[in-house]
Amino acid sequence: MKLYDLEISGNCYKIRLFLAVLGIEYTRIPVDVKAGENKTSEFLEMNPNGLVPVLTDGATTIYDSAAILVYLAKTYADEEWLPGEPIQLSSVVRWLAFEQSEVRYGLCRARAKLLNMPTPLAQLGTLEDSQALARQALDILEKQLTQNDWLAGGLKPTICDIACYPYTAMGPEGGVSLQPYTAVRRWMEKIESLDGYIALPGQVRI
Ligand SMILES: N[C@@H](CCC(=O)N[C@@H](CS)C(=O)NCC(=O)O)C(=O)O
Repeated sequence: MKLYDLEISGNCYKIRLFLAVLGIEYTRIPVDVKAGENKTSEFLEMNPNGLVPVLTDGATTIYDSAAILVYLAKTYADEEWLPGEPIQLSSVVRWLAFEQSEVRYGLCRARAKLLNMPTPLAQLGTLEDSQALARQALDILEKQLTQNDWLAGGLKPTICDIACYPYTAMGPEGGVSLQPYTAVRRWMEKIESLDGYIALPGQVRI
C-alpha cells in the first residue's frame, strides 16, 4: 500500500492516523506540492483534482480523504469503524460531510491562511470569515460531544471521529482557541489515547 502524502496536511494525517490505529504497514510517498508534483500528468491520472492524499492498494487507486477512510474501514477494519446499520451509517456520512464543508472552510482554511500553506484554499476569502466559520463548527461539535462520547453517537469511535479530529485539534494554528470547548477537548484526549495514535503535524496548542 502506498500513500501519496504531505506531512503538514491534516487530510493526509487522517489517513496516516487511521492506518496507524489499524496497524497497517504502508509506504509513504512525499509529494512536493510547492514544486507542482501534484499537477503532473502521472499524478492527475491518479487524482484529477491534483490533491493529496491518494492511496494505492495493489491495482486500486483511491483519492479524497473521506473516500480513503471508507475504503480502509470496509476493507481492513472492524465493522464498528463504519457501521452498516442505516441510521448509524447516515450519521457517520453526515459528519464526514460536515468535515469537508464547515471544518474545511473554517478550521482548515484559517490554518492554511496563517501558515501560508501552498494551496488555493489559503487564498479563498478572509481570515476573519474562516475563523468565524471555525467557531460555528466548534459550537456544533461541542454540542454533539456534550451529549455523546463519539461524533456518530455510538459507543465506539468511527471514521468520522478520525476525519474531524485533525483540523479541529490544529485549530489554534489558525488562531482559533479550543479553550472554551470542554467536550471537544475531552473527545480529542480520547482519540489521542487510542492504540496506535500518532502525533499531529501541527505545533501550536490551545
Ligand atoms: N477533499 C480533499 C481535499 C484534499 C486537499 O485539500 N489537499 C490539499 C492538502 S491538505 C492539497 O493537496 N493541496 C495542494 C494544492 O491545492 O495544490 C480530501 O479530503 O482529500
